[in-house]
Amino acid sequence: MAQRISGEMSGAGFKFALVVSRFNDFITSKLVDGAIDTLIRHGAADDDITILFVPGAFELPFMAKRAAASGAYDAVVCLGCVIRGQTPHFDYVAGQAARGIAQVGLDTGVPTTFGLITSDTLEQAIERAGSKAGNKGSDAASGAIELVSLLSKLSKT
Ligand code: INI
Repeated sequence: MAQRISGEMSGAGFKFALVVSRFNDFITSKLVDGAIDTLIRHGAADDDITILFVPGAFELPFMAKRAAASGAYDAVVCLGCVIRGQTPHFDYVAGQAARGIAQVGLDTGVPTTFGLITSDTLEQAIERAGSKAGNKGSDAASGAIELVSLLSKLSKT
């Protein structure tokens, strides 16, 4: 019989780092709200959440890697917002952030999730920061909870 293992949606007892870009703070503050709300509603303790602020999305992988490698956190949730309309180097910032965040998880073995809005317009970003298209911060927090739970089960098999 095939063994199926999936994570539970409980964050109780786990420590989470949120690494947050200050660029587009108007949006990223909403991602932080969404992530914290999701972590708390799924049993994480407020004291087990640490928020680290970086200047922009480009710096998310750097600080995420330091947080993951510190051993102090079970998961790292990266939050940021890159809007194409604002920058000709959108592709570099967004691309490097996405690649780097994925690499952090692979290099450290610490679940590292992607709560980075990449949009063409401010309106689209607002939609993904707690209005009609959900909240990417909340999604990234859910992903982190599921992965830490799955990892803890895997280590017991
Ligand atoms: N950083 C963002 O997080 N979002 C953006 O939309 C953005 N734009 O438009 O340029 C942005 N740039 C800053 C970048 O992330 C770095 O902080 C900066 O280049 C210093 O390394």
